[in-house]
Amino acid sequence: MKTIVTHIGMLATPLGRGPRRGRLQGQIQTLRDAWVLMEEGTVAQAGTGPAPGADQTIDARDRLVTPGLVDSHTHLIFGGWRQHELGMKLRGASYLDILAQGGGILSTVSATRAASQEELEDKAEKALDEMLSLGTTTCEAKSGYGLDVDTELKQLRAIRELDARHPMDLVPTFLGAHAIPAEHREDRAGYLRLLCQEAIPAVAAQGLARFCDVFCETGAFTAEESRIVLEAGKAHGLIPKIHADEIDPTGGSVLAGEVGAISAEHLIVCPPEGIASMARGGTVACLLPATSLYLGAPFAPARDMIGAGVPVALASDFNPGSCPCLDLQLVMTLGCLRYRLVPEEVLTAVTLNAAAAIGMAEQAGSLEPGKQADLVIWDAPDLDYLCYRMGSDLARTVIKKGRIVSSSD
Ligand code: IZC
Ligand code: ZN
Repeated sequence: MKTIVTHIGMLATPLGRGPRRGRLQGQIQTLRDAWVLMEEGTVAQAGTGPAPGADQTIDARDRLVTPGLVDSHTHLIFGGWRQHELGMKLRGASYLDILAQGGGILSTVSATRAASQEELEDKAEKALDEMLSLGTTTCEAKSGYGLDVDTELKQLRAIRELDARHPMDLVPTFLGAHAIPAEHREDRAGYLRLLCQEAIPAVAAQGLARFCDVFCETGAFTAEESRIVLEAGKAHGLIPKIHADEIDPTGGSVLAGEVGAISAEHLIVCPPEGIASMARGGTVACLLPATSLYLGAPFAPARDMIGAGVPVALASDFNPGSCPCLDLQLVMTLGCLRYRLVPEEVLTAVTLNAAAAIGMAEQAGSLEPGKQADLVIWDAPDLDYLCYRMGSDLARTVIKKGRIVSSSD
């Protein structure tokens, strides 16, 4: 069956099957009065002028169409919420203070251990529905709230189930190295052994994750510990990712390039040598501006990264602590206002570069023949308008693999 989207006022998409860096990050294709022909869930052709025939027509009514957005960093699966931390922060406690007191991530660990796999799936499904309605069609999802083998596997199985039953494509990441669990507080080496000798082999043997991530941060894991975990993951076929230089510069971005991480995340206080290392290692910088906003923290040096040839992706960081926000439309506006990226660079950051950050650039992230027909019709005449209307949801029709999966027209 052929479906065509006609009367597209502006079709805006990056092009390619890998990340776009430097000047190329801002070079996208924009077509006026365009159409996209879809067949068997993939893009058959995109063009301008008279549209070819099809079995079914979707009229975009002169509005903007982009690829479906890709959220390359979420902590989707968790028990409970942490709204009580808002007041603690307002009274002066920092994110790391709360973690050091046994709260923060560790309180979500308790709630996640107590939840059944089904409860975790049902809760995450609501978030996925909301993400889809806001224009996200592919997302990464991390474990990291189990910190024991059984609960980490429970989280990853929940991701696998949701990928099977929900229109969203989910890409799983193992984040057992998210914090030291309370029972290992006096035995860090023991927890590292559990990660490297039990958890990683089990995750890999069951095919439950593509990536291995670590929270390299004061109060979490040192750069040396992070290297041990990421190398153990690599030995089992898990590609490295790393939460680096979010609060303190502890060497994570330098390590990212050295271990050939596919992406490094946050990078708020990334030093110049970290940017150089990522450029050498081909690492995508996955920046999370809603987290900076939520933590009252500075914003990552995105322009320096683009200038150094590091591909920049933007993601939500959806999680119950430092960023309870899953709206990539807000992230796009923050990308312009706080990173000083232009709308064309921002679009690449939430589509093709985000797809590259999670190994999905062959299938997703741009609208061109052979890729998945994942696209959004926006209530916007052009890309500038989408980036500028902060706080309004402009997603009207969301199409996943050629099928309408969300509509508010
Ligand atoms: O639950 O606080 N930064 N991990 C690293 C997080 C934020 C998630 C959380
Ligand atoms: Zn994160």
